[in-house]
Amino acid sequence: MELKGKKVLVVGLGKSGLAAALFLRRQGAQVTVSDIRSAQKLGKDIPALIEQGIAVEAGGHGLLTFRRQDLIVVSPGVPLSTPELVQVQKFGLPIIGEVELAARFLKGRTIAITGSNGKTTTTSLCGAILEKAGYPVHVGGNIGLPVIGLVEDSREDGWSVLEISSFQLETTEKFRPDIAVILNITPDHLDRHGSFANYVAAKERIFGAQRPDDKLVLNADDDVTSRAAARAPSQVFWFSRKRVIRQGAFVHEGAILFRASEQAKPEPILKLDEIPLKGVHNVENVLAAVCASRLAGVAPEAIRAAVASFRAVEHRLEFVAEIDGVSYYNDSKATNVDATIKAIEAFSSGVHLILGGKDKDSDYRQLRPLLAGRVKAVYTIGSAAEKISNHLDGAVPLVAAGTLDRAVSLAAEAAEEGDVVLLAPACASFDQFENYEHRGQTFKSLVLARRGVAAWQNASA
Ligand code: UMA
Repeated sequence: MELKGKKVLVVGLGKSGLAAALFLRRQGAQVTVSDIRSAQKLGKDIPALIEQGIAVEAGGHGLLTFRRQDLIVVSPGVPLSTPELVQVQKFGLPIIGEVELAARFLKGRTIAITGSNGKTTTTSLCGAILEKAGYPVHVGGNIGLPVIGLVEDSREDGWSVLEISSFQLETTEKFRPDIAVILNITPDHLDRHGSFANYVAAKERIFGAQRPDDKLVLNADDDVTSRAAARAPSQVFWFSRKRVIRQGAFVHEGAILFRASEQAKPEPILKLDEIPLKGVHNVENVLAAVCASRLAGVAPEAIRAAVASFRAVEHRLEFVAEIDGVSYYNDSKATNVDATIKAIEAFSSGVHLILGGKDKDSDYRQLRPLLAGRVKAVYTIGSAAEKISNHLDGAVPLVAAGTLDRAVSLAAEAAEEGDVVLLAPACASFDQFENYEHRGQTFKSLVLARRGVAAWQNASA
């Protein structure tokens, strides 16, 4: 892809847009960035961009700016339904995403992981396995490091392990992972994609450009994901927690095994009790990572050692502290109902669950069957609180906490020894926080501050 002298517009000036604009400029393109946020809000990034000769349009998207370009690169958070993009599409102007731009330049081989839940853990784990095995590896994507930022350090003999979201996949064309993984597909981001079918179609773009010698790893226990096999142009490998697999990774008699082909003998990789992560969903994440890394050529023993020494990723069912016999878990990354179900399932009883934030057209009634027995009370926060209360009415005691700090205080006061206070909100964070990381950090600070409170109460008792 020749960029020198081309007029390129980058839409959205978040992490991806900033990295893409600077990359394009280094490639000799004439770059403009457009963002709906005001110049004041964009603040610190603007002088650095102007210094590099990048023009900035802040406070809204101008149709004229869009029409003047040879190429448009969109950030993941910018939907293709944005009116200016719809307009220029009619004139045939090429529009690609930041991941597609990166894919045109990325050297070496790629493992790309998508799914509604578990992406970050599986991506981090795959990266850790390849690293432990001595491979040159970079980890990035939706995990927080734009793929375009990995391009300049990529090597022909190296690997990129990428977490890829449905937002990023909407604008890919030639992005062709050597090994693609779909962990699971359950309703999420319906506000952006419009329907579950569109969301599934976006996820399946991960293998759209694959060829017959590429590999696709699918979850055999997930109906929606399994159906993708019929459309795959590549070799399908499976993983399953529930049954023996002819080609892929599976659980058998308390251990994870991998089988390279129907004819091959299953190889033992590790025992389930060596997995240091909580919850059955993490067994699935480990199975997917085992399958992908084994396909990348990592030896079973190196996989075992890397899994055994792996620790939970921040904000994914992360243990925060035990105070007065009550355990606190931060699962701020549980931004949809399915992720929350998996978090609840990780505990057998005594859960004080903090739910809420910005609704994504979700159906919280799906939580009802799980609450009885496991969850003692639900504490609602954020703009989705009323909807959640309506959906869960009568299934569990509900406490309208409003804010996270009130929810933590009320849950901590109500919790008894042996109970769990769990933040697994089933919603986006943007109504009260900058992002899910900010929400998780806030939760952890509130919990850790309680340690002081508990020590003081114990001393004065
Ligand atoms: N903006 C516009 N016009 C619009 C919409 C947004 O100009 O119509 C601007 C915003 O004002 C803002 C910028 O776009 O300045 C934000 O761009 P972005 O939302 O693409 O955010 P980035 O900082 O580039 O982060 C993105 C991903 N964000 C989203 O997909 C929403 C990050 O995933 C990712 O880590 C990062 O790229 C690096 O790859 C976050 C996420 O929430 C974690 N992902 C979703 C999820 O996991 O559920 C998909």
